[in-house]
Amino acid sequence: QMMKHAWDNYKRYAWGLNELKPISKQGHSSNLFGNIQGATIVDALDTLYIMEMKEEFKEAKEWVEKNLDFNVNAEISVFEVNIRFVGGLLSAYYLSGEEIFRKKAVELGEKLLPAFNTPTGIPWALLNIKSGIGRNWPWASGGSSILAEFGTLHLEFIHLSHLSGNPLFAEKVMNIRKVLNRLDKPEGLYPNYLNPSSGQWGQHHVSIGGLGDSFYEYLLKAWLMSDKTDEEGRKMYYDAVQAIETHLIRKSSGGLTYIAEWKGGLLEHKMGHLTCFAGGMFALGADGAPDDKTGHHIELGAEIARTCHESYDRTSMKLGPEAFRFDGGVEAIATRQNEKYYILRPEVIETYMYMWRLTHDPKYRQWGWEAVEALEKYCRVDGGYSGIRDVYNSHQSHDDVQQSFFLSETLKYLYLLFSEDDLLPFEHWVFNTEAHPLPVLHKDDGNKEENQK
Ligand code: DMJ
Repeated sequence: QMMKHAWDNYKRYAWGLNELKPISKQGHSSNLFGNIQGATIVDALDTLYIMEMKEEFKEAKEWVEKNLDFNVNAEISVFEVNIRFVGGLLSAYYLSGEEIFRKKAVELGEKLLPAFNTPTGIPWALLNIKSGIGRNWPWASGGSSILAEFGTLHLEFIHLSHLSGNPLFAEKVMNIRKVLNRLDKPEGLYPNYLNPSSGQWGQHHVSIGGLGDSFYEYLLKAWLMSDKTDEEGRKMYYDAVQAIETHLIRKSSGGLTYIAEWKGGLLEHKMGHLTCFAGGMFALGADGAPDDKTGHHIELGAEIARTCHESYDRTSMKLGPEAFRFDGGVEAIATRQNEKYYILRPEVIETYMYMWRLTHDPKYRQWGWEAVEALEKYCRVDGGYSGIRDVYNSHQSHDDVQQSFFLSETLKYLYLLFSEDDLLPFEHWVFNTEAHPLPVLHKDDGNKEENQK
């Protein structure tokens, strides 16, 4: 019902545009996609399919066939277009078998390739997909590319090579690893900034939230998606987690485990909503953890889930802030006005879903249901679902954006949280960072189609 409300209103007021403004009931354009259109449609395809919303899936597919156009003069974010559009199209293809999605995914992948034309092969953040000219965000330290951006292409690009027969996609992302493995890492940690021309780190800021997050996620998932054959990905993931535990993970005096940020050796005791995905990641990676640490990694996941639940529970709306702190006498609470917003993000629910699947502790479903009730009470409006400007003030002020990731991630993870484990089982599927499921490439590839069912 929630998906239907979000989708019907998008269709009614913003069809074909990127996102919906649910209060003003019109389209919302984000410059992240340049003038590529239809972000909500492509992001929602697999959710519609999984929820068996067949009519809606059919109209979304028809829109893709007739209107999704990459021959535009547009500067786009390589990361955002990859995770939402390439990821969304790949999942739609693997779930439905419809050739149009494969064709569009490969066509878009080819448009992204010029981003890798840098001296090191570390891609630019921004790319004009007509001219092929790239550049980096002007705010990024010393002209650097961003770890979570260039480190979050791997899963999609491996599948693009797999589906197109063109090895170039895989070569590009394997080269990123080569560059990273040649570099010295401060205390074993990966700074968020890397200059694509010099191949040197920029500012030594390390984060498992924004700017760093999905790089770590993709190391683990690359190994899982390779049917556990990608040893390099495995080693890079567990080594990184070891350094994160030593230098970033702390416990508050009230007993809450959190992941701090690291700036040149100093800790900032702040955790972003984005960082909350790490609970699910630690739990997902527990099974392969070295040195008999399986139980420890599950426990770490459970502790992060609890902390993130506290960040929700300590607000008036029972929805979590963008960032919360563990200093100045507070724990798991936002102290700055500009960190009190909630934009329909999925990470906490994502972690509940992984924890539920991996432990079957009923509290994760309870916590997920609390989030559903809060979303219905505060975010649902006549024209769809809106983000909130201040979760500590129950006289809500809406931000008037229905983010496309609300349909691709938040609602999908909620649906999976309350589904049986055999819907997209983890042995056969990994989720990209936008919650688009991609099949594990099984060693006995011949039986792949059978395995996925
Ligand atoms: C999504 O686009 C992805 O989950 C990304 O990895 C981080 N930000 C948003 C959701 O919060």
